[in-house]
Amino acid sequence: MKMLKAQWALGKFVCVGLDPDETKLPAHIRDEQKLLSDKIINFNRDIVDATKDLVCAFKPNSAFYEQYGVPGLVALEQTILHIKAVAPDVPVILDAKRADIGNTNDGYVKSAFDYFKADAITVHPYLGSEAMKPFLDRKDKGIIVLCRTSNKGAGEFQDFGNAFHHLYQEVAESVAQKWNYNGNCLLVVGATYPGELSTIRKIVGDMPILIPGIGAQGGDLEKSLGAGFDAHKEGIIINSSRGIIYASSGEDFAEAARRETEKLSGQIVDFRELILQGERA
Ligand code: OMP
Repeated sequence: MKMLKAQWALGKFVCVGLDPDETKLPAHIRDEQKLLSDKIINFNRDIVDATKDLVCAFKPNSAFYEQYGVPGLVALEQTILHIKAVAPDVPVILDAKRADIGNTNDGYVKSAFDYFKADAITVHPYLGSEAMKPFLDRKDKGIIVLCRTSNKGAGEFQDFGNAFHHLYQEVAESVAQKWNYNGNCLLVVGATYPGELSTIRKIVGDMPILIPGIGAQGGDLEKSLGAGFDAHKEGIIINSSRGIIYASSGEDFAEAARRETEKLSGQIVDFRELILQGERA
């Protein structure tokens, strides 16, 4: 959490999602006679190096590494090591959406934090706070709980309840009031649902919110910012993965990723300034 606050103080709110897909790698990397793990490591390294001074976090999603088995896991490990070496102040969010019974969660905790050295992890709330204790007890790590996801069918379970109280609101309340005893909880709310984001922000006060769904999923940036900022006009992590890492499929892919990150970051900073000016007026 301290790491994030330091980045927000520098006006950085963008998280670059490191979601490598072999078929979408630039041709000059894809066609090289190299191990797949090396191709992914090199691709991620160039993206990280090109964007590390602009971002508040990096978010590798473990599915994109697990799909390649051991070579993918090697790439995940080396990618995080690289971030730690060149951008030690930028938190790494391992987007693994884990959760199980407590005994099993011990294994997930050791994997994410002790082996892969992530600073934060995404988790499901379904098993309840008792099972999640191994995660929540890691005071030094961010536990990012899915609250209202960005996908089209998010409401199937998350809207369960009545017109006044939905399941996602119950999750927000529980995390804010019960789970956050170490002050290390965050929520995930999709940029595709700014109305729900606004409701959740009112419930959780200044709790940080990871907001994916900008870029490829078409989430509305300004609506998300208006709804998502906390009282200090901070507290948000705006993620874009495909919109940044595949901005170009040519040899200039890293420069293109930097351009897109700069553009997104500039839009956020400008909109924030407008809100702050409005409040001062
Ligand atoms: P792009 O759509 O390519 O920007 O990628 C979005 C990233 O955020 C992927 O890694 C998703 O798995 C992740 N994500 C969502 O898209 N929606 C959610 O509700 C939650 C997440 C997440 O937890 O980050």
